[in-house]
Amino acid sequence: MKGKKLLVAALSLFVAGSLLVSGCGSKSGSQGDKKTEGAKYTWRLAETHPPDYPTTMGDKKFAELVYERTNGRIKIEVFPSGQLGEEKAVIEQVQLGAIELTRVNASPLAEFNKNFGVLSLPYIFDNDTHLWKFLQGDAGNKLLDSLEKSKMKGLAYYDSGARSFYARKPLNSIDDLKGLKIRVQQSKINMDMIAALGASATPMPYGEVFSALQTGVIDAAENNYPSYFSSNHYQVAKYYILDKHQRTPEVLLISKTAWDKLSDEDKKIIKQAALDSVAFQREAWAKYEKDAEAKLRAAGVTITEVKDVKPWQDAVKSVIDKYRDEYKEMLDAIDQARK
Ligand code: GTR
Repeated sequence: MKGKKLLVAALSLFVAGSLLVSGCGSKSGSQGDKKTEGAKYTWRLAETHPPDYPTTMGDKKFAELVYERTNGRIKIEVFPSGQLGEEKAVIEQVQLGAIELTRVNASPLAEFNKNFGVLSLPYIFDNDTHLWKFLQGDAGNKLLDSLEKSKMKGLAYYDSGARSFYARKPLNSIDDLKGLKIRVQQSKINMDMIAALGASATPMPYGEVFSALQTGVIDAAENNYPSYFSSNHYQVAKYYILDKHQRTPEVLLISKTAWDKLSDEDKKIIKQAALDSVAFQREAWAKYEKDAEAKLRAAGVTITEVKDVKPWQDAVKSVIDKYRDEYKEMLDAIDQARK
């Protein structure tokens, strides 16, 4: 008798426990292991930039399309301004499945999946047309797919323009970089590039760059017009030289843990929504880039054109040579995309 009572008590505890678990599941996780088409999720997307920045606008467009196309079943909440952490830490969280989605730059991603390094090799793309032809071709898609072995699933590329150097002191030519302490994104290729330019590389999370420039811990950094502007770095490093050394794109991705929970139908919806948000993001990018340039000029930033890029390309050629074998296949595809 006593044993039976105990059994009943244990059973009801078990039932209550499972109800609790499935209750949570329908709010923010999977409904058991079944990949039902009706599963509901509320997922987080980590973004380092502020709400009005073009990548954030792309993220929001993507979230909106997913919400519409799943009739509100899959809700993606965009957390801008680095609220969920700096890029490297966020990627680690995405690998663990603790953060479901993020938009990051391909440069820090290369530390988690070597293939992505090819995208930050200096002067590897002639212009945006060349870059996008590669990204949207077979090799670009394969590259996104290769993230699966790094516990992520690549969804789409976003625009990030071209990166150039800026410093606290005038930058009139490549020689002015010599000996400077230059902040780079946390990736090995970037460090090699700075060394090849005769400067010293300081890898550092994006969110720390403003005060490092302000206090003189570093002399210089590098980025596209939109980031240079929106981060306010231009207020403490007023000299920008348009050397356009990299065209490292942005990547929208989902944790493999989250991806594997989805039904095939939902996978298609998410992938397509990501691809459909690209045109919107690229338009927003073009507009923001122009506005940023105008505002930078109005704020009195000195913008120096580079008439001949050859000395810059020559200086960093050793970096490409160093990685030529490793990236042979993709470098061939990049050459093809030029034609
Ligand atoms: C920006 C990029 C960010 C971040 C940043 C950086 O252009 O959009 O994701 O990588 O550069 O320099 O850290």
